[in-house]
Amino acid sequence: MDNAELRQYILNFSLDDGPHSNQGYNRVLLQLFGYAGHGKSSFINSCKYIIDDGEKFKEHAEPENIQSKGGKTMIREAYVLTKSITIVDNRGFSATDSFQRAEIYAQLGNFIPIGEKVTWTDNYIAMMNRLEDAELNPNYFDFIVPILIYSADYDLKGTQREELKTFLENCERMTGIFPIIVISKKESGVVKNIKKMFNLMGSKVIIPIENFTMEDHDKTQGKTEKILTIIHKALEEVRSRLREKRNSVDDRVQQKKFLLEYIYNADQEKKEKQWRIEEINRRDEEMRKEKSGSCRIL
Ligand SMILES: Nc1nc2c(ncn2[C@@H]2O[C@H](COP(=O)(O)OP(=O)(O)O)[C@@H](O)[C@H]2O)c(=O)[nH]1
Ligand SMILES: [Mg+2]
Repeated sequence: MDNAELRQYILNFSLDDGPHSNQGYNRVLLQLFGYAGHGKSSFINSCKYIIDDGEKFKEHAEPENIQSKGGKTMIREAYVLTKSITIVDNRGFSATDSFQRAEIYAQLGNFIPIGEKVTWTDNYIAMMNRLEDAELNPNYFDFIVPILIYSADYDLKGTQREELKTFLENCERMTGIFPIIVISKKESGVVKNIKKMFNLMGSKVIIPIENFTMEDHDKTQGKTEKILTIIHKALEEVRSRLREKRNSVDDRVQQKKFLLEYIYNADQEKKEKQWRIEEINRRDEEMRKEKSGSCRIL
């Protein structure tokens, strides 16, 4: 397909077209992940630039992180690309807090809706209550395709690599799709090595790009093709999944088991951390008492 055909395919894409129709899904959600500054907002702007009518480059998504005071509430915008496709920028990825990750997994599995605003829950009871509430009214069936935006100039350290691999695997568990890897700023690093790293993590679809930015937005054939190809690949994943009749009840049971276990472990982790802190404080207190006691004897 040439660029015009790819664009038309994307614009015409409908979830109702498969042999089993939409199987309850009402939109495709391209959910972006990635570290701050790797080009998520720029990728949204690139997609809008290529798909929307009009020649002018606009910054729909602000190319920087917006996080409210206290870092607990996150404002996330959903950008409508076509009548069937929406893109969401997920700023929670680099979170080290397991509860925040649990929240992301819950979203990926459609257990809680992707809203405009997320207030992170940070304990077991609150998280379980949210899940229970959401289950009462599960009318938001997004077909989620996870996409990781990773900058070519970034060097990932050992433990971060492990974390990322686990994250990618868990994304697949919750959505049925292994995240598509987009290597942004491809001129700024050695793409071959990064591809190899992601191959080892199990990635099949890895596409290096240069985003369109305010500084450089010449609509060249090559750049345009890459952006269109990513969206096309995502839609092909959706199409192939919808060709099979999905056993949504089974899927949901498996996802829920995983999620409950994950939240339980997150809670244990948090408690252990608290215990360790309390233990250190207790020892400090004892030492302090011992010292003041020995001072008095002297
Ligand atoms: N040269 C180049 N710069 C990029 C590319 N993608 C993003 N940028 C720049 O990198 C910076 C961070 O990008 P941004 O989209 O805000 O990253 P985010 O934090 O992941 O949303 C901005 O100054 C962008 O203009 C790219 O593919 N090539
Ligand atoms: Mg951003």
